[in-house]
Amino acid sequence: MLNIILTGSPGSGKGTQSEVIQKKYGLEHLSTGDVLRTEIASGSALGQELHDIMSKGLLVSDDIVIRVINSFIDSRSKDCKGIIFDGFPRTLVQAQALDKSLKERHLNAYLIHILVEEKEVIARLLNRGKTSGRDDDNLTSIQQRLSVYHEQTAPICEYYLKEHNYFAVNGNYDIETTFSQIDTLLSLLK
Ligand code: B4P
Repeated sequence: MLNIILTGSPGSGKGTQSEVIQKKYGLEHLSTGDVLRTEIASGSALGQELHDIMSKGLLVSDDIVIRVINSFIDSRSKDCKGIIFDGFPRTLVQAQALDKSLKERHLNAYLIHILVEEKEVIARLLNRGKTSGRDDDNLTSIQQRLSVYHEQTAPICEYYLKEHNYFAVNGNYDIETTFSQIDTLLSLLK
């Protein structure tokens, strides 16, 4: 199985690149952001709790997200070509939990870091906010998400560097050019 983790700041294009990779490589796509937004849309009590956290630009608790991931791996790992983890792990605790889940199933994952300049991601997210209807695509929330990213998510890169499973691409280009770098990497890793 070819399992890949897409990481990068909010708006770096994790969701966008996941869709292109999924089409070409036939991998399963797990976006923790999408799963959490589906729960919010269901109107459940948990969804209301998630909405309050996410609209402020904060991270949902590790416990909840790890449960989501484990149940996804269990339901898909038997007969799929691989999984794209989009936006997970976002903390060191999540990275360690994913590592444990994969090792228990004799699997591994490569991390691809999409590097994009801050002024570019702010412009993208403000632009997306015009049509997305997302409560977290406004300047206050974007700035909060960026600071959460630097404090809690960026440190996971060192964890994968130590495991020799870290790769980086320049995501400041358009979608196709960014994908061509990921494509080259995946053709070597698969
Ligand atoms: P996510 O849904 O994961 O998404 P994101 O960080 O906002 O954006 P992404 O990087 O996927 O960018 P996109 O492709 O859409 O997270 C939202 C929230 O969910 C988090 O803040 C958190 O609260 C919660 N959450 C999710 N996972 C969690 C976890 N594991 N633990 C705890 N909480 C969690 O691209 C953005 C825009 O740029 C789009 O409009 C796109 O069209 C455009 N774009 C993309 N690539 C481009 C390019 N190359 N050129 C020009 N525009 C581009």
